[in-house]
Amino acid sequence: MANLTQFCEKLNMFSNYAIICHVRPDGDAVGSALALKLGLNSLGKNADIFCEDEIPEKFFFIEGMSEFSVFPNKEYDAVVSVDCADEGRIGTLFDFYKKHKFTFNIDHHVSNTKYAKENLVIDSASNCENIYAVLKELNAKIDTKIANALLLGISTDSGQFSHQNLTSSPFLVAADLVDNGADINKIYYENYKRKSKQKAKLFSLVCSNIKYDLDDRLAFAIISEKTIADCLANSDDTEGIIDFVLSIDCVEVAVSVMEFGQNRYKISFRSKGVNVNEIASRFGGGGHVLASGCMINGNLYDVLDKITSTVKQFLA
Ligand SMILES: [Mn+2]
Repeated sequence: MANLTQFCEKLNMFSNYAIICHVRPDGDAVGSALALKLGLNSLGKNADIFCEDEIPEKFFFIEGMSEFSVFPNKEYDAVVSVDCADEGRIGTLFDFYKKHKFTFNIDHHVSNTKYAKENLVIDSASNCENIYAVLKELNAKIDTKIANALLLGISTDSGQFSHQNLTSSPFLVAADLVDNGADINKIYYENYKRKSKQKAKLFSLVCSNIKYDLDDRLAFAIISEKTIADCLANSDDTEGIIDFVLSIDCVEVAVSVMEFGQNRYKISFRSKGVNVNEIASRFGGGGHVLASGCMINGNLYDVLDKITSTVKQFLA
């Protein structure tokens, strides 16, 4: 790939890098930043990694994850953003980023605005596949630490190798990473299966009270502040509940309704095909075709009623 070669030649000209991943980081963001740092280190270069937000606890089983800092306090030759489709994703660190003469952008979102001096945007299932290609081009050795960081991003952004329209690319890269010591079993457990007792209790309480409507094609998971408190859980522990609801075979649209202060609800939609981006936008929210969200004010019964009548218009 000509573009990859040229990009890497330019990237390789420096010896001291700041690497920034996006705000509210996911596995692909942190994996991209960490793997690139370790790869550059292995070539005898200095690289430090930054993120405006704290790195979620669930990623700390990956060796090297504690290396992230919130803000740079020294000078760098070049800055690299990873997994950031636009400037906004870099967050407040964009002020630091744009001060540099040499800015690099490695990303996989087709919507990338190519805001850097040098942009490498390849439409892959995960940005970690692009980082892998960069490290190969730079002749960096993929050791076990790098392999685990990359596999974290590849597995999370591909939905554990299950998303629609996946090419063979994530599988081929993953195969090489496994050969270099990456532990898919551990990554899967830590990211998807592991849960606290509090979360298990919250899950079971909420899921034992799923409300069905529209001939069971619509289902609600209702999460009150009291239920969360009773389980000694927190709002992060609600992650995954909506996916469970959507996995029920008759359900076409799953909705989680989370109490967010008095008469105020944070609504998330997931669907197997219905355009829930349009549904959420009716309530001033938005997102993607199959996953979206919004806030709705009102009492619970009115909120469920409004959602039901809107979803009804979209179910053929
Ligand atoms: Mn990504």
